[in-house]
Amino acid sequence: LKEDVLRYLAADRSAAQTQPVAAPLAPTEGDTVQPLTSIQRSMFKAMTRSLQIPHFGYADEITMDACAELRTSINRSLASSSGSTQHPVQKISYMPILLKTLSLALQEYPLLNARLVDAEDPATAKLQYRASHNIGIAMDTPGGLVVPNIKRVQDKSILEIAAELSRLQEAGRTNSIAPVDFKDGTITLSNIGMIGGTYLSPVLVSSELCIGAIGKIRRLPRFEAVIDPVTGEKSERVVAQSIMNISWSADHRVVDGATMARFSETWRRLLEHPSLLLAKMK
Ligand code: CAO
Repeated sequence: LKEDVLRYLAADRSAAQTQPVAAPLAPTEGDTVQPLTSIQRSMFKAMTRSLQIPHFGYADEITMDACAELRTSINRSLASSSGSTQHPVQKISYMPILLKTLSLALQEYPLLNARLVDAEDPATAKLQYRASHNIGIAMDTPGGLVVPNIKRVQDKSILEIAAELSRLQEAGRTNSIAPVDFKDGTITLSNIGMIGGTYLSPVLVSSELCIGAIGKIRRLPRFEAVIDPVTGEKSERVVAQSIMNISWSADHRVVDGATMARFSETWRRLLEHPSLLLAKMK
């Protein structure tokens, strides 16, 4: 039997050697063949490079009710004071709050804003801790996926971040984002939630150590702790909450799961308790 198996394997190997590798399939009637667009060509190169990096994933859910209230309240104030005060934007989405809180969390976990240099060899590899939080935004444009970044988020207010995002979105619509907006990103956030989706598996930008991807905020039933005001007895009830899922990917050569989990917890707390955001903002 052993000899039979060995004969079979040898025959199989020699057959494989004589087979042409991935013979191109001729298009059949009705097919069309097109070259890649320039964005697809860049994506092809960037993603092939990125997937050389050993990624690991970490996911969690964040209760967004307090954050939604904060957004509504900011937007009400912007609407009621428009005309009397000059604001850089009239309305904000969730993104400026997500970006500002991300920057505050990065202050506690600077490793996730760093980059690996001379990474070909662990003996020569170094970590470059970057002072600026230049947060990349994955952006769906008519031409395809682009990732410009908002510079120095740590120095910007939520309204200034919103104004920058709106400028980049406008430029994205006309395919006119300036080269400088693509340079020197330090971490990336991708929000696919306005289209749909729950969990993602984002791919790192090769000059960064961490990327987060956000799914759609959904109303879902969750347990909430209740304390009886008279007896002090603890119980639970089911309530509807706005839940947002976050999926992180990080470079496992230098980032471990515990660091990723602590960073994500810090960000979650800031979003679930916006008074902390206020307290930590300079
Ligand atoms: N869940 C539910 N609603 C969401 C949401 C989420 N996660 N994210 C945004 N929304 C809402 C916004 O609040 C806004 O609603 P209102 O009009 O009520 O304010 C609406 O969806 C549209 O948002 P927007 O797209 O105009 O703005 P944004 O700031 O939320 O997002 C940007 C900006 C650039 C991230 C987004 O436009 C985009 O391009 N997303 C796609 C990213 C992508 O392709 N990722 C995949 C990368 S890997 O291939």
